[in-house]
Amino acid sequence: MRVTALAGGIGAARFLRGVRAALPDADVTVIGNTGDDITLHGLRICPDLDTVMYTLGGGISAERGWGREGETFVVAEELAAYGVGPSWFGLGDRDLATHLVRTQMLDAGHPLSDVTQAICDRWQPGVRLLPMTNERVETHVVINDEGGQRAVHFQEWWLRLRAAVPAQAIVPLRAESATPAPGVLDAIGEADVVLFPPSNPVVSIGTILAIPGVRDAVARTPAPVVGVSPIIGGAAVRGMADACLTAIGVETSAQAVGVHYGGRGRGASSSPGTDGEQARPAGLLDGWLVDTVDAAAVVPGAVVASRPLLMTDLPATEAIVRAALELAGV
Ligand code: FO1
Repeated sequence: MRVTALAGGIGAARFLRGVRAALPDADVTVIGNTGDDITLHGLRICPDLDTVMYTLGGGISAERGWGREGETFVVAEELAAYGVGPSWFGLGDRDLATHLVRTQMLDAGHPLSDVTQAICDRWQPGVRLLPMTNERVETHVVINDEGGQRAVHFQEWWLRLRAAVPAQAIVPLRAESATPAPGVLDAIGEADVVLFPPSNPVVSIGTILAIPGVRDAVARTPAPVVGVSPIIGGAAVRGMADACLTAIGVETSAQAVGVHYGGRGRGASSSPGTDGEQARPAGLLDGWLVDTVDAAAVVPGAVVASRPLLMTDLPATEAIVRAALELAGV
């Protein structure tokens, strides 16, 4: 079975461990968000790609959910001793090796998709990890503060400001001129099932969908498309997805996120357009899996199912994945 998942960071990585456990023989392709990427000290850092790679490859810090197990921060301490920041982005010594290898390969002209494959050769995540694009698309956040209106890098808003300063706008810079990385559109069009893990609908899944061609590929794939809500009972399970949803005017609820993605209406309603060409589907989802507390959620054009969604451990996560696959009918 060919599974394709659009993935952000920590929540998606944990979900993908469940996918691998539920479908040990499946070919899994992960399309990773690179809008969180940042260049620090001349090094290119890809947080969401690394979080998926480390989590599935066995190197993740279980305590933090990001970065390496057994990490030390001596280089970061030395940088701080020189007064060189930023202090709000924790650069671990082991993690630095990943950024050094990635940066030297990028500087040698290798595209990010090849670099990611090369780094994954060490970690053997058991999935094909593709960046959403090989071009640099960085999420920046427009805020109003004492300095007036300005844009800060997503990581600064997320880590230094803890998303506590309202975002006037969340902008994936240069997404409109980017192209999907090799294999991305085929992975969506040729999948047996497409999954939206419980990632941030705005800065993770939303950023991937902002790459020209990706949203259309999901809307048109013959594969069933099923998403898992990152919101339970009106609150984000992790991270600060609520701050991101508020920024785009979407209520922080499982129903609102499902409606935001939109149902595909694969049922009777998807009649051909007037000129006979298949009408462009309204949304992306055939199925939306919500927690039992949100069982009343309605997403027009999609089937809603509910079950406990807290990924407390691997068996719980695997059960959630099985429920999503059942909703997909695969
Ligand atoms: N998250 C934090 O909460 N604090 C950090 O200092 C931090 C550093 C960091 C370094 C490398 C990396 O790959 C991820 C890191 N993250 C950190 C997580 C990261 O900010 C988030 O995973 C995403 O960018 C948002 O999903």
